Amino acid sequence: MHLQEVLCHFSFSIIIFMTQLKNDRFLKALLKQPVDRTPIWMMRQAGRYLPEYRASRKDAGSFMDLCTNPDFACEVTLQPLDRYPDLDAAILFSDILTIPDAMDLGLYFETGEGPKFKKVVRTAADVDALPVVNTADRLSYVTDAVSTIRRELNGRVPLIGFSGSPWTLATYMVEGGSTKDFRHVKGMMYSQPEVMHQMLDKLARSVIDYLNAQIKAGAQAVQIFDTWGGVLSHAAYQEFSLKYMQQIVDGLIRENEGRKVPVILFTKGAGQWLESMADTGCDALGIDWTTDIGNARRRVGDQVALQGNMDPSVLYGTPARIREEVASILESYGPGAGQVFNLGHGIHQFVDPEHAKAFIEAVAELSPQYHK
Ligand code: 1CP
Repeated sequence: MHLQEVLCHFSFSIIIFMTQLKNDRFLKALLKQPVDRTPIWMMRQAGRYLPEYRASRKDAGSFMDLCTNPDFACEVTLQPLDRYPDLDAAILFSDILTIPDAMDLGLYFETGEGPKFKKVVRTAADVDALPVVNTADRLSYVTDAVSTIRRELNGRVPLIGFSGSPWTLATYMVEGGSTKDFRHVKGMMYSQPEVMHQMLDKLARSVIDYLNAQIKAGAQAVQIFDTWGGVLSHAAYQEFSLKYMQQIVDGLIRENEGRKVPVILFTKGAGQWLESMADTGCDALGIDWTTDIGNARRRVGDQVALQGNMDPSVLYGTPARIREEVASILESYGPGAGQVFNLGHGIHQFVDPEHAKAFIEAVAELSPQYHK
């Protein structure tokens, strides 16, 4: 062998070594392949309910300082995995609002009040002025965090990348922060639908670039969070939310490092729309607790895997009650592959970390019987 060939072979082996996953049951379940037990991770698993997270946030200075510093982002991503060894996936520590921030809307967080924007987007001229975000130019701190986390995970579990859906991002951009009544964003949708479509298209193109950049940097599955799709009417959901998630699914890199990169769509409150969501060609649907998972499986289980769906508030119950709820969700889904256990939405900040432990351990202990 020539030296060049030896070197090439050597670096190839390093790449293979680096990408060897020690635990791939999460990726397998998303593709409905057999696993030894139901994999589990939790939405918002790195967050305020963990004292170690609160300490890191204090060290970093602020929430955005955590997100923009790859070492801090990596530190908090790994915290739940160290505390709960049965977790089967890591999720990038970042936020969906990085994209509007990169569109120069000026994201900031006021203590106890959630996210806010200095500028809002309400007119045709505002939408015209919005750039399509180039991740390499504006969001390299996110892709740097992805590569740092992948290196530190060293194949322990797969890493999930994510973004918000165009509709959900638009709600924050038009309202200027969180909202209960969606007055301005729905007003825009019903009074200037073309302007709304133009905005959603710019967001969809930005999200495609963003998620593909995360995948190239090492994200092994991606999830699109459509937290606010469920506030739309049946027709408006298809036209203003799902259509743009479809555009994203069509534009994503679906294979990397010799493996499929599964795509998970999560719309909160979308129990009635599972069939049309599955038709986008995604690999899995995240479902909230208002849908029975066994029923969802009968409807779309041939097409996609299902992720969910315990009510996060069950974690306020006793460990025994939590275990009972886990058992009933496992029983409802039934035997065979295709479920990723999760909460139906993010873990609340006031949950006792010991209750999260009881939850994760219950899934690890009770699920093997469904995979014989
Ligand atoms: O005070 C703090 O430390 C900030 C709290 C916080 C955290 C921990 C925010 C602000 N974002 C995050 C991290 C985060 N956000 C993650 C990574 C952590 C993990 O999962 O382990 C993810 C995936 C998100 C996604 C996100 N941000 C969503 C979609 C998922 C969901 O929860 O519905 C949404 C809607 C946001 C916006 C946002 N960012 C932060 C808050 C408090 C909110 C929600 C505001 C609202 O309810 O409108």
